[in-house]
Amino acid sequence: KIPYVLTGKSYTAVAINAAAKAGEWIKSKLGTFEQLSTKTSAQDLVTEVDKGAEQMIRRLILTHFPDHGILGEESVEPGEEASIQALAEAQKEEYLWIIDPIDGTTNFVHGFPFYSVSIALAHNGEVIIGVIYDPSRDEMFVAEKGKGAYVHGARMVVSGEERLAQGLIAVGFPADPIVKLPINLRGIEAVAPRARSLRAGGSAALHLAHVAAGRLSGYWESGLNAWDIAAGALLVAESGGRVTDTLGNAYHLGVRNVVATNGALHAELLTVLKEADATGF
Ligand code: 2AM
Ligand code: CA
Ligand code: CA
Ligand code: CA
Repeated sequence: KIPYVLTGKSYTAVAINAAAKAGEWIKSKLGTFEQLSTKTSAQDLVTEVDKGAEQMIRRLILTHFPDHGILGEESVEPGEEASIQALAEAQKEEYLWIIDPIDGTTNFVHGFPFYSVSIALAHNGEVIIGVIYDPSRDEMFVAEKGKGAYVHGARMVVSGEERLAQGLIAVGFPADPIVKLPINLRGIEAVAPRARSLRAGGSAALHLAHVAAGRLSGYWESGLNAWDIAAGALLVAESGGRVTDTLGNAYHLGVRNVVATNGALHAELLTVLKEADATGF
């Protein structure tokens, strides 16, 4: 097996190592976790494996970089306001690691093999390293700002479909069924008949990794947090794709409503979402 090495740069090596170790541990816990609790709604789940994996990643990072900041999903109070405030606070750090220990917890809980570990490093608010690990397929996706994106050493390039009609598009279902689901459904109703087909895998980070790998033409989802998107956004950008919010503004760490595509069909997807009044909250 090709080692997960890109340039040997230590930040990247630490991120890869942490993602691999946490991912292996998470996979070993499939079907054996004990505490299932809910956060903001009955559909918003967390297990002790989420928390344990975050602690593991945190320790591995701090061993090497004790003065860096860390923003991890399971160390932030649940809720939209808390997450926005936590990001604002965390962004004061020169080096900030942004961690989603399990992206796709619901899938993990059900044993549906589509979840991932997402680790990004931002320098002064700009993502410079993005690593996403898929334990089910043993795929390590790695991007460094300005140096491209790779999956197990193979350079990734986004797909070439130029129209939505040829595109395989992914979407996410928000954990808020009251406010967010109706907006999401308007988008789905508009995009589904225009795209080749729609998919909803349940891991924002993995959707982004698959856009980067050219396996999906595009993906959108509203109401996400920085830890869902940061690593994947760099993967897509470094693979030649485009990442914006649903209004077309360039990606930054505060983006919650994300559109990521191969670039070629980006404008068309944005237009369809806008016409459907499905640009988020
Ligand atoms: P998670 O598994 O890390 O919680 C699925 O559509 C995506 O939405 C997943 O990436 C999931 O990440 C994320 N998600 C789940 N609950 C959420 C919530 N309450 N608010 C925002 N995003 C959420
Ligand atoms: Ca969660
Ligand atoms: Ca997540
Ligand atoms: Ca998570």
